[in-house]
Amino acid sequence: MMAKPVYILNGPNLNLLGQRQPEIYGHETLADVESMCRRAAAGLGLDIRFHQSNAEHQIIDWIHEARQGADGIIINPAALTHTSVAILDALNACDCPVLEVHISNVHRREAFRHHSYVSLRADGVIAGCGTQGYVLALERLATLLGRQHSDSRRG
Ligand code: DHK
Repeated sequence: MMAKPVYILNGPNLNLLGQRQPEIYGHETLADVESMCRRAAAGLGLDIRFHQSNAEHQIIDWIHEARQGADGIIINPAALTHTSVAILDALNACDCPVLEVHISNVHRREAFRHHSYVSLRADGVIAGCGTQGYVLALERLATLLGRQHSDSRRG
């Protein structure tokens, strides 16, 4: 079987990463995160599709695409984490591994951020590790997919 890409999906306001609330989300931009993911994925032998949208329906459409077209999904649904039954339903229609990433430690923040619909489906959740959480999620996916796991940080 041909290996398929891993989808890395980012929700609302993450296009402003590096500009909005840097004390919470840091100074790196989403383009920086994408480059970091591409480097890490190459070291792990994974191919990635990296997307961001402010529109819930677009994220749902990418998840539908991933049902047949991806070996795994890494998703930071951003605020939709806490509200979207529709994203949970879309992920429940996928058989591949799903990892949920939050840049900030949502459990140290407002109570409404403590609940995640996506966690009801996610095989793993990474929160509070900054943008490194995406790399940790890629490493975990490589393990779950049985791919060789050379330590991408040491090259
Ligand atoms: C990003 C957001 O935009 C928030 O709405 C979430 C998440 C947390 C993050 O930490 O990456 O509550």
